[in-house]
Amino acid sequence: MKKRYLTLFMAGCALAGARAADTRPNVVLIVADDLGYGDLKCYGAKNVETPAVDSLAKSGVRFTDMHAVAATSTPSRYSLLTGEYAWRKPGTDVAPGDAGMIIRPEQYTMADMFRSAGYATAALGKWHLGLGDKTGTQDWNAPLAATPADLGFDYHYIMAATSDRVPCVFIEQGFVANYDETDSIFVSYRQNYEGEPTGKDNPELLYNLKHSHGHDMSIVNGIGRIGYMKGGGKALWKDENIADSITEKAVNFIESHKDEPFFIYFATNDVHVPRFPHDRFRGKNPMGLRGDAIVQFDWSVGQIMEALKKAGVADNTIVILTSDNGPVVDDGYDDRAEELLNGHSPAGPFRGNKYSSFEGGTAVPFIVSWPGRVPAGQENGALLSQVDIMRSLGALFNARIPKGAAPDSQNYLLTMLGENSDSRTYVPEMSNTHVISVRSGNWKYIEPSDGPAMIPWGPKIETGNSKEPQLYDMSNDKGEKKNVAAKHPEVVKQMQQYVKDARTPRVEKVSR
Ligand code: NG6
Ligand code: CA
Repeated sequence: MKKRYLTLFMAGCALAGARAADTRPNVVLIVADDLGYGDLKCYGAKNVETPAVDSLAKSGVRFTDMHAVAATSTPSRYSLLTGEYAWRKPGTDVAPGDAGMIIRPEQYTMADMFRSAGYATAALGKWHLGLGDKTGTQDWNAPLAATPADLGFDYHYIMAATSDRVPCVFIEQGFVANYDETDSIFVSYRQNYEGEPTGKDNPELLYNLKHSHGHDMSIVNGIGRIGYMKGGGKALWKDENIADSITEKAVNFIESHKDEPFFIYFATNDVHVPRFPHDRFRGKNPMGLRGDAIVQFDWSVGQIMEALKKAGVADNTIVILTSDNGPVVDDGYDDRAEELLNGHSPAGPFRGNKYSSFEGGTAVPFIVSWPGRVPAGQENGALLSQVDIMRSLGALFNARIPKGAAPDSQNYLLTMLGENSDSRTYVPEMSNTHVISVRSGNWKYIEPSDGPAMIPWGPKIETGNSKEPQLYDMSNDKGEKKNVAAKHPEVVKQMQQYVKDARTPRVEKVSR
């Protein structure tokens, strides 16, 4: 509560400034889910057309060396929205749908930063950072105790976690959207509710998609999920309409806030599992549902660009497009993604996928467009981290960030606008088992670990784990095939120091 008043007060103070400088750009931050470095045509994708994203890239800068902080969603998004490496904060691993809100209300976020500067702010789509006070205690039939509204977002329309996790309902302004008075909602990650079917016991009810591993608990819309839920009635989402519903909210938000600066965090469900896009996006590529989900994602991007044009604000809007982590092909549903790849490489030239320490886990597309300011048609090879997006965007309006907030974020605004190609000294990245790797210059280092070489459940994904330190020269070995650690002990030492630095808690403000 305290924080809300403070934010309001600061927003009030900033308002006069905001009006005087009405030319400050809007920001739309598009974060795809599990979209790989190689999944877009402009990044060399085979078999799938992405005309909207390609034209966004053509209108600005396409970056070739951007990294998510982590190879899974929750820690990656935590770092993006707070400017803090996820490993500093316990409880940031892949969150269940009944996780309590992981970013605490008193923590300063990217959205707080925009709101304090007078921006209208919105979080749309995938959240996956917990809701409510405490894990497992939420009453989904009443307003939730802690929501993105406490983190600087004026408006939210979100999924609590992922579309493969219950509860399968949208939360709008702290309450279940389209709430059905006649069908109360119960959620448990411990046990099923009596008489409720599950994917495990009732496979005949999986009429839309079957699971390949996991995802055999409650059934919603003919698809098995992780976790148990009961009720929901008309509030339950239909997977085929998720892209439409969040895109519509984005278009409406743009339309209704075109006369003031706005910040939209647009986090798509595409291309996460279960991939079940709307009929109109199906069959336009030979890769089946995974390809269709990419086509649907591209459509959402196109709609947003169209809405910005229609509202007359396209020139003064920064659109950033990226992904929360690397791609995964089979992530637990029988959608034939693996067998239909037809030569497509979701991670582009990189080894490994989502979850991995190899680059395929964290190397992500990154496109920045600002037609009124940034010249079109650029490519930029600067080595960057998503943790820097917060302070870089803050630099647009000289944001005053409270002491101790965004401790790992550094200002690379000019690089992100294509005005130079300054690289970060080093970029740390975390696998799903907390192994830390570091990129610096052309080097890539993976710290030794005892973990298995392949992830231990269903999909065939290399973890990047090895008992030996690994060092790769990315200038001639993007695929991380030849470990040259033994040849370059001094480089290994330096990289180990970077890993140590990255792990050391930082409370002081980083300035650059
Ligand atoms: C895994 C899920 C996977 C996906 C992932 C999180 C199983 C077998 N696998 O546990 O399907 O949901 O978590 O993905 O349940 S993320 O992109 O949100 O991090
Ligand atoms: Ca993800």
